Amino acid sequence: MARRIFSGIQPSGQITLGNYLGALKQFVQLQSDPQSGQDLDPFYCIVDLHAITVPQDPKQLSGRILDLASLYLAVGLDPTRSTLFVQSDVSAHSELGWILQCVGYMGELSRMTQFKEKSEGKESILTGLFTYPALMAADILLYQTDIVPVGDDQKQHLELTRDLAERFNSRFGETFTIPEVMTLEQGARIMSLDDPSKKMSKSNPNPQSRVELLDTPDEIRKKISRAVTDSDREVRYDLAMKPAVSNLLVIYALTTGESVADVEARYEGKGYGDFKKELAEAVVAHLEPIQARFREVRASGEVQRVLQEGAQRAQGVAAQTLAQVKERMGLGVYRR
Ligand code: ATP
Ligand code: LTN
Repeated sequence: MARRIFSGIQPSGQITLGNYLGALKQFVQLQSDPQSGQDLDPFYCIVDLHAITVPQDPKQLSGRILDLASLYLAVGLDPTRSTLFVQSDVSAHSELGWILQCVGYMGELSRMTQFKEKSEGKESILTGLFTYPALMAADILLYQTDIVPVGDDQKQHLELTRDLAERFNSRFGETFTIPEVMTLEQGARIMSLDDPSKKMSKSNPNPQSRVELLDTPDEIRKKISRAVTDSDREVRYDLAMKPAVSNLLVIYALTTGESVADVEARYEGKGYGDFKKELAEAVVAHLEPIQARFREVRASGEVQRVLQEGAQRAQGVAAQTLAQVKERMGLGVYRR
């Protein structure tokens, strides 16, 4: 049987180089796996219900959903090989999300670092931000997912998903596949340009902290030239002593396809100036065809059709799992 892949990205801002190098790029690779010869059946979701766990402007949100869908296609997702859909189009996500809130404990949700980080210092925190991981577990478990490709920051949520699935299975009988997390060795945690101790994030209030996939070449050049570096002048990979330059080296290697060691060797004895200039040009060149394809797709109306077909296919799979879950719990059984 084909291995099921599932992952999601929130339409909570403009997609960053971190999202691309840590997640999206893997999504494209996971459409086919010539090495293992195994069939893969990927589902990629625009998790709009997760985005509304922090306040969103409705107009902006609806535009970002289409932007994100168009970007999925622009980076190379092929709708004949991957199912691309919007979370809120498949109501089973909300329904199973609720059910899993009744399987998880306050204590385990309270330990989630994403919740702690996102709620820190905020006066009003939406309930959904707290229960967010139960919805994420529902996303994954509805599709009987084998593999979840994500950035490092999502590992804890994946652990919780596995715990909820195992608990449900042992309480109500085998229902869910237990998913495995998949992260990259390199790129799983791209750091902010202004602070290498924080991950690059699309909802950081400082736009200088990130390169966005749709930034103009000039914006990219400016952001990279202003990126913080470390105190000496050496272009050297050393995560502990030189976290800022190490982050830029990883970005360089991943955008050009070279190894970090090769890039390091080329800049030996040269300062940061040349390095940053050439890094910016590498990023610009890498993003150029993606941006051109994005503009085409976004203007064509193709994306709406892809999303509609994706939602239909997703609904079919999700409905089966949800029906089983409800029956095992004793819900709706009286109808039969
Ligand atoms: P937000 O800032 O709104 O929380 P985000 O930029 O962290 O968003 P998500 O939509 O939460 O992005 O994540 C989409 C995918 O991108 C996830 O798999 C996540 O792990 C990955 N990802 C996010 N930021 C990075 C990063 N800096 N480096 C590598 N992967 C990342
Ligand atoms: N929580 C994730 C987004 C997300 C997700 C998912 C990722 C929601 N549902 C299911 C993988 C699988 C995030 O913040 N990056």
